[in-house]
Amino acid sequence: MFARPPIVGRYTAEEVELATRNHGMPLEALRYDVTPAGLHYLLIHFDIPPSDESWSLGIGGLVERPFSLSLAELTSQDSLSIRVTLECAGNGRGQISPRYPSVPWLEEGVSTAEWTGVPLARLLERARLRDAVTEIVFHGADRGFDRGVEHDFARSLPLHEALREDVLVAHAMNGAPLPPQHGAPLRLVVPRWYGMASVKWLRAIEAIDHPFDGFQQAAAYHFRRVQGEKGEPCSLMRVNSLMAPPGSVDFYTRRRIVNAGSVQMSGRAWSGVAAVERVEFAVDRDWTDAVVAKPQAPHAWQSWQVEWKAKTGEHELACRATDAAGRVQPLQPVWDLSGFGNNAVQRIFVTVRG
Ligand SMILES: Nc1nc2c(c(=O)[nH]1)N[C@H]1C(S)=C(S)[C@@H](COP(=O)(O)O)O[C@H]1N2
Ligand SMILES: [Mo]
Repeated sequence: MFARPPIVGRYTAEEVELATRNHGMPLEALRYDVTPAGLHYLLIHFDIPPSDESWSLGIGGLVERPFSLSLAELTSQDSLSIRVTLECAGNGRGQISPRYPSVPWLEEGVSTAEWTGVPLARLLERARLRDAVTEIVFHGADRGFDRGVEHDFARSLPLHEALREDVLVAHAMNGAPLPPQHGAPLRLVVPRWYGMASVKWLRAIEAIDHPFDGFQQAAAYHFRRVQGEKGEPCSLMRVNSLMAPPGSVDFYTRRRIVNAGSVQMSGRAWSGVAAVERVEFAVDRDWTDAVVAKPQAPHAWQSWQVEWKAKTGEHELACRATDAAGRVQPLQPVWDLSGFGNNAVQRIFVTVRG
């Protein structure tokens, strides 16, 4: 398995193809508590697989009573709806140089949706797990190659994480059936974890008694500083925050233009570890505290705001969150070979006119 060589400089045609397929959330959509479905970011490694009414979900492996559920059986069960902020583990990769050849996210690989489905724990209970079970594997219906290895997209969770009551087998997003790009007709939703754990196009759930060695589990999604290192698996989302870009924008340069005077700055902050307690806002590296709202839901981003008295000239704006576990965003990206977990503070350059 060969790691792809890192890239320095302009984005390649392959990165552009991946980026147009896997669009981010436009940052002005930070204004919505729940991201409208069409604005929710996307990450699709291979092709969107076909699906129809005949879809079924198999539950097996080390269980006493394996079974399979039709889509109709699943959607007719009592369901739960939860608001969840998902962020791609590679969000921020495109800011780092050299960068890993993959989706070159800048800041926009994050969104919040309201997912409706059946708690996974209920399905596992019905299947009766054997005592030896240590992990639950989730198999997607999408298949492809990465670094020469052909595989279905599949990921596992440790048993205690899989049994949390807020892990859902979801069939609806924002009150409507899942759209094809978000995993129709069924997907896993794992709050607090980076997005890769939320397996889309879910066709099988398997209980096992050893560490899952599938490509997306064992080879991909590890924090590594150097080639060949075993690394640490990506799991919970690191504390992060974004600001909605102020003023208006210049079409091609993307530079922001703001009128001098009072500007209401706002944004969102989240962490998979604990609630966000503090958000700071900086103008030209001079930090002040913003007002952070209480969580709207246990696993959804929190809103924050602050007034900025904008003075004529060129300025750099930044924001930085701290969570209740005391974790704070770094000022500069922390090096990672694959560009994972970059939660460095966002910076926006603005021109203020009188
Ligand atoms: N089957 C399958 N599930 C998947 C993926 C995929 O490519 N195939 N991508 C994962 C990644 S890396 C992320 S970040 C989230 C993105 O979910 P979304 O596209 O609904 O925003 O889905 C995850 N689930
Ligand atoms: Mo991702």
